[in-house]
Parts: sequence; C-alpha cells; structure tokens
Amino acid sequence: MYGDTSIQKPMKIAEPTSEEQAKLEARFQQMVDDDIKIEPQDWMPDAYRKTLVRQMSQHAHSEVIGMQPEGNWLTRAPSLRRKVILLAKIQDEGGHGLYIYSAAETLGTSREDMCKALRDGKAKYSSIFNYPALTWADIGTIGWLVDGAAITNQVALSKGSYGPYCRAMIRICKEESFHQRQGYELLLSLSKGTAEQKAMLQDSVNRFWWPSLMMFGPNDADSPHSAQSMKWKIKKKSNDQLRQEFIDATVPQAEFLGITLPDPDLKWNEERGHYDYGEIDWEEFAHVIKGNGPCNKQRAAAYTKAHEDGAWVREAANAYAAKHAAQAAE
Ligand code: BYC
Repeated sequence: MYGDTSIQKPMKIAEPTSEEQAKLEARFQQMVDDDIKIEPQDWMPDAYRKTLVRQMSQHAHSEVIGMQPEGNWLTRAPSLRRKVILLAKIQDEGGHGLYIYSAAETLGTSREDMCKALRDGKAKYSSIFNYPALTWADIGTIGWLVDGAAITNQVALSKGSYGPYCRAMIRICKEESFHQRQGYELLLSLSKGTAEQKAMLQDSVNRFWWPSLMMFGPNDADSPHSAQSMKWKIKKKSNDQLRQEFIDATVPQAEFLGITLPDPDLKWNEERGHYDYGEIDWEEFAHVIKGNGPCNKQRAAAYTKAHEDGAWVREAANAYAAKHAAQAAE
C-alpha cells in the first residue's frame, strides 16, 4: 500500500556467539574480496547494512531534491525541444530516486521511513542542490558538471559489493550519460551564440565549478567513512581519486567550449599525469551540509509542501487498494 511502513524487517534469529560472529565476518569479507556480490538474503555485518542505508538514502534523496533547481526552469525553457528534453531529464531523476529507494528497502528499511528522515531534517542529500539555478545556462551547466560528477562517482559505485545498489547504478549511469550530453550540447549552442549568451555561460560555470568538486565529499584524509567503505567495496574509488578523474576529463571539455574554469592553480602536471588544482573552500562545504547554504531552507520547504499536497493522492490510492482487497476477499 502507498505509504505503508509495514515492510518486512530482517527476521530476528538467535544472536551468534562471538566465535560464530567472527566466522561470519570473515566469510563476508572473503566474498567481498573475491568480488562476489552481496545479496539481500546474505549475512552481512550490521555496520555494513547501516552504511549502505545511510549512503543509499542520501543518494535517493539527492535525486529527488535535485529535481527542484531544474523544475524551476521548465516553464521558461527557450523552445519546445529544450522543454521536452528538460522534462524527460527531471522525470528520469524521480525514477532514479525510486530505483535507489527500492534497492535500499532490500536492506530492511522502508521508503516511508527514509523520506520521513529527510522531512525531519535528519537525512542528508548532496550539497550541490542547495545552490540556485539562476539562469538558463545553469540548466546546461547542471547537466555538464553536476551530472558529469555524478556519473564519475556512480560508475565506480556500480562496481561495488551490494548487488541491488550496483544494478540500480548501471541503469542510472546510462540515463545520466544522456543528461550529461544534453547539458554539454546546450552549452555548446550558448558558446556559439551572442556575447550575452557567452557571458551567461561563463558566469554559470564560475558559480558551479567549485560546488561540483565538493560533490565528491571531503578530502580522503578528512573522510571518516572512506577507509571502511573501501574495505567493504561499497566505495571502489576514494573521494580524491574520483575528484581528480572528473577534473582531468572536464578541463579539455571546458577548453572546447572556449571558457575558463575559475581556478588560477588549475594546470597540467606532466610528472603526475593529472591536472593540479586549487584548495576547495571546505568552510563553505561544511556550512552548506549543516543546512546553511543558499537554498537549504527553500529545498526542504518545497519537499515538505509536495508531500503534504500529495496526501489526498496517497489516501485515494490506499482507499482504492483496500476496496479491491475487500472485493478479492469476498
Ligand atoms: N553533500 O566520509 P565521507 C544526481 C557527508 S544526484 C552532502 O566522505 P561517504 C543528480 C557524508 O554523507 C546523485 N553531504 O562520506 C540529480 C558524511 O556525512 P554523515 C548524487 C556530503 O558517504 C539531479 C560526511 O559528509 N550522488 O546525480 O563515505 C540533477 C563525511 O563524508 C557530501 C550521490 O548522492 C556532499 N557532497 O562519501 C542532477 C552519491 N559529501 O552521513 C544530478 C552517493 C560528503 O556521516 N554518495 N558528505 O552525516 C556517495 O557516493 C558518498 O556518500 C559520498 C560521500 C562520496 C558523497
């Protein structure tokens, strides 16, 4: 039923002795080391389950909250073609949220509980969605940089250890790839446009560059969850590795657009075979994830309002399901 919280919790069985627990843990880690996917029915450490629920719910929430900055531009898209593309992209994001909530439910939590945690301000979502989409160029930049950063991360996540999460990531990456390309194509047209359009493109990239780099999370040395998540192969690559991969792939694309990236320290390092880049403003990152970014309050209020406005739909769906269940029982 819609909004039903009675999802099956994992069956309670007798607590294993510490010797049995050690054996279970060793067997679990061996499966992870051998790249055998962990499936919902397999034994797993409580902390592994908890880490996955934390990360997957944050991920699903990011997809759903991420619909807001773009939704803001649907009625102002400059052509029917652009409107159709944007509408399809936003619908995909709602779908991505659903795939990941469903994958997380296999761990014994419920979508309703995860969404309630978001409404109560107890669950996080990606920092990037607390920045506003101020101009039409931002729609292209979100596709190019935000979806680009998300794919870099998600391709690595799709090779992780938990089967349902990885399988959701494979499909999501295919759709994100379309999102990234539509963004870049939009920016390419602006780059060939008027002086005003070129300036709008540059201004947008100036605002989104650093927040996009923050999407990968804190530096490895300051990332409390990384070491354990890498051991469990929930994360296959570290925050800094992925950030570097994203920068290396993106700089040539910026050059092709004829724009600059707002980092004076950004330069190719022949010895490392990578681009060097400047220090991220971690104070700003901390500020945003604590709820004080430019749009945190607005995003939370819109999310809660949508939930409240949808109450009648859930009620009607439940009444309809109850009517059919009663008819079937007759
Ligand atoms: N924003 O130890 P760390 C999309 C938190 S949407 C907020 O490195 P972890 C799209 C982190 O949660 C897809 N919080 O953590 C949609 C932790 O806090 P707690 C977005 C962040 O989990 C619409 C603390 O900082 N992708 O594509 O090992 C339009 C310490 O960090 C952030 C995902 O959601 C952040 N940026 O690694 C367009 C990816 N970074 O929980 C596009 C899924 C860190 O201890 N998530 N924190 O309170 C992940 O891959 C990992 O969770 C992270 C962080 C790499 C983000």
